[in-house]
Order: sequence, then structure tokens, then C-alpha cells
Amino acid sequence: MSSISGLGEDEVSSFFESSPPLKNKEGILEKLNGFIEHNSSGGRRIVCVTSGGTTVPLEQRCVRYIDNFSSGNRGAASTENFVKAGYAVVFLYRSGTCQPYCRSLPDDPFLDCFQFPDKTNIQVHASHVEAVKMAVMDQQAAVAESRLLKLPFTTIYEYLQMLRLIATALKDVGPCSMFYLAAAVSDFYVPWNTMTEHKIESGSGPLDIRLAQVPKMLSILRTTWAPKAFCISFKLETDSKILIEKATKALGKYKVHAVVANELSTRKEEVVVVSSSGNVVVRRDSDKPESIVEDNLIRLIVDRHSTYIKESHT
Ligand code: 9Z3
Repeated sequence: MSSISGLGEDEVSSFFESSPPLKNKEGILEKLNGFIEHNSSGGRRIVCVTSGGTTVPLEQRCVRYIDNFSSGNRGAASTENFVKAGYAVVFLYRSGTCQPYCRSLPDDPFLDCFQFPDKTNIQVHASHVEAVKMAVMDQQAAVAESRLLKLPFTTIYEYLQMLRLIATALKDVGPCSMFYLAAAVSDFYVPWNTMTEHKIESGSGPLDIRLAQVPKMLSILRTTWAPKAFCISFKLETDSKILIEKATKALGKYKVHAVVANELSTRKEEVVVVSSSGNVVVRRDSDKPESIVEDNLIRLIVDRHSTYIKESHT
């Protein structure tokens, strides 16, 4: 199929036309528009943080799927830092992955946090009191002030439809809006109309599946959905030798404002912010045990966003 402008718009349209419709689209839109209206009328910057991996179902009544690795830690930690920096955050996350303000709670086993001194009372163990108190207080404050809107996805179909909804809803916020695309998004998928409805039968030898390429939505996000938004994408590689080259290529191809390059095994220690003004290595402060790379990363991104907003007004 040829494309109108070289952006693969035909592929994008046919991806959406053949996708199973988003459940509760009206409900999501209502929440989203209310959140954007509330925050933009107060002059607050709004960032959409994507987090976690998308799944690619192999059957319409899905039993089996291909997954993309991401614990959601980066997205959750970045969300907390954006809220601290005064932003309102639309947190588009994979169901079941790490949540903002929950990173210091034990998840395995979470129930070890609690104890029953008697049958009618439940208490938090002394060792976890501080972590639970901070998690509950910070999360409640963010939600009460309408600074955090959480929207879950699971499949690549849901993720891309929701990203489009958010981007078009944010279009009028212009330069004060940002996309921070930390989710690990599938490059390949099984088109819905070529997918078997029922569970693939086993017992008849090896399984052949043909995966189509997921159309690159970043270009459309930049040119059509929300062209004035500040846009940060991520590049993940396992081979550090090709990381910067790949990130630099993505910067030029998708015309994003910066690409955060990270290598899988060192992603919690350092990232490289690749942009037209050069490459900046951002590390966590290794002399402070509590320090995480997102503290320094979000500081830098917020600074860059401020410059972008100033330049857009001149
Ligand atoms: C990332 O690179 C994220 O930093 C991580 C965070 C997924 C590594 P965790 O969730 O890890 O804290 O465990 N995200 C983007 C990954 C990705 O799929 N990027 C695509 C690519 O590299 C572009 S959209 O080609």
C-alpha cells in the first residue's frame, strides 16, 4: 500500500480500522477531557507518561500472547517526579505493572506489611509504616488535587487507540503538553482480521505465525495528533555498541525533541539523553542509596520543556 505523505498514513488508518473497538471509550474520554480542562484552565503543564509493555494477542479470545518487557518502574518513578515538579500526569500504563508511589512497598509478599493485633484491628508492621504512610499520602494528594489520571491498557490495540485519544485531547494544550513515551511497544503484531478466533490447537506440529509490522505512530503523533507537544521517546537496546547510533537515528526520523537511550542491564544506573543540542549522560547519584536515575532525568527534561515553552511564545 502506498502512503500519501511518506508517513505510512494508510497503514496507520488500516491498523485502527481493523482494531477491536476500545471498551468504554466514552468513559475514558469523559475522564480525560475533565482532567485536561481542570488542569489546563489552571495553567498547569500536562504530561502523558506511558509505562509497561504492550501485548500482542495470538487469538481473538486470547489465551496466548507475545509480550514486551517492561516492569513499569521507569514510568512510575518518572510520574512521581513530574507530579513533584508541578505537572498533571496522564499515566497510561500496562495493567499489573509498577504503580506510582508503590515502588518502596514490598510486593512479594505484600501482605507481610500487615498484622492483626486482635480480630477487629489491622496494623502496618513497624518496619513498613513509613513506606506505607508516604505511599498512601502522596497518592491520595495527587488524586485529590486531580494531578494524576491513571488509564490502564493491555494489548497493542488498546495502547495505540488510547495514545491517539490522549494526544488528540491534548492538542489544544499545545507546547505546555508533553509526551514521555517510556512504554515498551511491540514492533510486530497479528492483524485482528487474520487472527484465529479460538485458542490455537496444539498437537499438530510446530506453529507458524506471520507477524505484520506495527505502523510507526510516533511520526503521526508529531505531525498530526499533537504537533505542538514536547515529545520524548525512548530507545532500548541490549547491545550497548549500537545504542547511541539507533537513538540518533530515531531522533532524526521521528523529529522528537529528545530520545532517552538506555541499555537493558544498566537502565537503572544511567541513561543518555540524545538531542540536537548533544548527548547528555544522566546517572543516579551512586553515593546516595535512595537516589534513582529518574530524579536527575526528570529535572533535565523539565528544564528542556521550560525552554521549549519559552521559545514557542517568542
Ligand atoms: C524504555 O526504554 C524504558 O526505559 C524501559 C524501562 C522499558 C527499559 P522498566 O519499565 O524499564 O523500568 O523495567 N522504553 C522504551 C522501550 C521501547 O520499546 N522503545 C522502542 C525502541 O526501542 C521505541 S518505542 O525501538
